[in-house]
Amino acid sequence: QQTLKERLAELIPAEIENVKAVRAEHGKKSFGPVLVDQLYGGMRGLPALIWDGSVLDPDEGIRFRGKTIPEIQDLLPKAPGGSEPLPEGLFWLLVTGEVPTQAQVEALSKDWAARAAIPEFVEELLDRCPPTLHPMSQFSLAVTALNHDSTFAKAYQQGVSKKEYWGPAFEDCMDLIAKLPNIAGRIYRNVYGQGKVPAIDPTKDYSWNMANLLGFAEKNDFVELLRLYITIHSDHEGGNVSAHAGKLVGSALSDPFLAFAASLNGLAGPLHGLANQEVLLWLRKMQSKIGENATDEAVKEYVWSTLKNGQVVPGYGHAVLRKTDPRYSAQREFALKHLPNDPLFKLVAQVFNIVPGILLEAGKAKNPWPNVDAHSGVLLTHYGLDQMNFYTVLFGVSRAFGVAAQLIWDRALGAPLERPKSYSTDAIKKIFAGK
Ligand code: NMX
Ligand code: MLT
Repeated sequence: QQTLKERLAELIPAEIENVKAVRAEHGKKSFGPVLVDQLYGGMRGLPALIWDGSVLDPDEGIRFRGKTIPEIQDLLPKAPGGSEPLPEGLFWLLVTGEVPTQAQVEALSKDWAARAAIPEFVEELLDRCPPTLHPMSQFSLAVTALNHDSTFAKAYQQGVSKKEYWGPAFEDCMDLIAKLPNIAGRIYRNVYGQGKVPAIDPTKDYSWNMANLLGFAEKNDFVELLRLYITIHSDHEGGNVSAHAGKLVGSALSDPFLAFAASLNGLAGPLHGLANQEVLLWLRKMQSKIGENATDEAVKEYVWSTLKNGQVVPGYGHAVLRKTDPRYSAQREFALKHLPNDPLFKLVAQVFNIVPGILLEAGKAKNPWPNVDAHSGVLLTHYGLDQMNFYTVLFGVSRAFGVAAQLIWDRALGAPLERPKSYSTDAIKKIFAGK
């Protein structure tokens, strides 16, 4: 049976030719206008990157290698007795564009389990962090430190040829994904006083091990939730802050650990991944202000007060999406199946019925609908993982799958240093003077 690396080695030459052909035929053609507003406006909508792993349609949401979330839930291999896709399969799909067999996915689980140990000095580094240091900062610190053993950095120092970059990048990316559960588990146990991290079980899948390191493996529904969670949070095309930060830093040939640490630092922002923490904080504040089982009127008033205080409603809006995020819908389906009577889920559903109307009435947000972060916290809380400032770490573990797949392909295709041109406001005025 072929390994992921062997399959990738077969696919790369054809893709290099494919890109060459597209560039030869279309390379000198203009690809849409650039508006001055886009220079000032966070480059929103500016075509600027290539990534084949996933594409985001504003109305339909994400497709991973052309497949919607319900399609991957149906097509990807599952754990014995499970019904959610194994993230191992999603990684294979992101990297190759192909749906793996059950055996290929099992081999990937074993490979990652074998690579999962983290160096002792990284364990000590984490153990020395004050529990008051945000889990995302600890996460980023530990991932940066993994660069100590980077195969890519070593190969580069030894003069590896450009054509061979992808091999050592692949090894680092596999190590990166494999080691994240041990890092995340250790942070969780250190910060919240949950005792010692157990050993990885090489006979179990990645999500089971992640759940076990957090102390939740005996709850089978939680393990299933993690399988779904990691799968749907893995990738969201190339332009989101974490994916783009990783690609940018990787383009300087910083190794995948350094590149992914940059992704994590972006994910730690409240407008990006930290929104999952913010949603739970916001819901809890709402409950303490207006009580549980509050009326729609009281919820409406609370939402308006958030806006009037100049704050955003966390979990709502999106830079690209213009409809309800299918990742929100997938999590809602999970909640309807496993926790329909959970009071916090009921509040999330109540908020879903109220917030879009208010955001529309307020008239500023281009997308009034919920995104992925509006729903993830309530599911984790239901199973007892209620330490909100840990939530973005789980998003980070998941996002490694997409960033890693992209870093491997960037090195395989010889992606150049990213270096766009910046302009001064004075230059803009001069360029358009007299028009
Ligand atoms: N609540 C209140 N105001 C909002 C919201 C919201 N949820 N979403 C957008 N706006 C405002 C936004 O702040 C901006 O105001 P101003 O003109 O005063 O600067 C205006 O509406 C236009 O913003 P958009 O063009 O709709 O949104 P943009 O593309 O700039 O930003 C987000 C997208 C996701 C940053 C924004 O919708 C937001 O802040 N949402 C809340 C935070 C959140 O849920 N982030 C998680 C996104 C998903 N993820 O995991 O990364
Ligand atoms: C993501 O998953 O990265 C977020 O939805 C943000 C984005 O796509 O810009």
